[in-house]
Amino acid sequence: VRNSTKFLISNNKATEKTRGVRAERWPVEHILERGYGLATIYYGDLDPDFDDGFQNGIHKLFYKDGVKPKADEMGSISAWAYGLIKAMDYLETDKDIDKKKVVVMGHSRLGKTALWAGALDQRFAIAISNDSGCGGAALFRRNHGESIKSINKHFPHWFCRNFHQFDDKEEQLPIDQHMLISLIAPRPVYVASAVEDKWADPKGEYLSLFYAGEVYRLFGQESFKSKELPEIDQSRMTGNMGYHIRSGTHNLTLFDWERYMDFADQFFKNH
Ligand code: GTR
Repeated sequence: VRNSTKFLISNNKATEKTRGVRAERWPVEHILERGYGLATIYYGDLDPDFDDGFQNGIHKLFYKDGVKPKADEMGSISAWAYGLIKAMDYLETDKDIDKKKVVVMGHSRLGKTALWAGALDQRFAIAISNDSGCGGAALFRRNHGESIKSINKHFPHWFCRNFHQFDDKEEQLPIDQHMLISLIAPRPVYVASAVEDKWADPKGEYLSLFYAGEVYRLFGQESFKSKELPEIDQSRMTGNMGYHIRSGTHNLTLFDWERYMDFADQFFKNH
């Protein structure tokens, strides 16, 4: 991941050379066989993934002074989420697509993005986060794996600048990520972790769902009953929540896709 991140930083544009380098993450034929379609955007086209003082990327268009963001104005993750929302604007107009059955899903930094897009835009019927970790599904205040200080140091452009005030001050945060999941309620949400992805804090990713359960219950939904993770490679689906912890590393695999489609089938088949 670190090497590929460096690669992306020096070369953060979709090119012919980089096309398909992660093809194994996209089991398109299998997805189609199960009756789903797939649309994807290259995030670097919305905002290249490196720190340049928030100068390139679409978010600049929204800054009040037109040049630099105020400390509470958006960084890259919000810019990427905005791109997903604009994609939804298009999907709504496409007659081949059932606009009531659009799922937003992303891996890792784009898992953070998918949850944020799912929270902002109720047109996404389901939000799915694959190994999203810190700033995604994982609870900050557990302070396991990636910390606020570390994420802000390595990726100073991902969040608004105000967030740096919480470097090393997890316990002072007025919010935590179960509240992000709660913003998606009562719509279905699925979070996935991987056993060897300790940097993303699998337990913290699960507990966000668990604590968001309180909000799902306000909507009359069932929620997870146990604070313990399910068995490895077994998905837990209760009400509008789903979770699994897959064996292996930080990645997006066929196993993950299968579970997401099993989950979506429950809401979409025969509706
Ligand atoms: C890591 C970062 C994580 C995660 C990951 C990725 O370097 O620390 O927060 O987002 O990158 O996007 O693959």
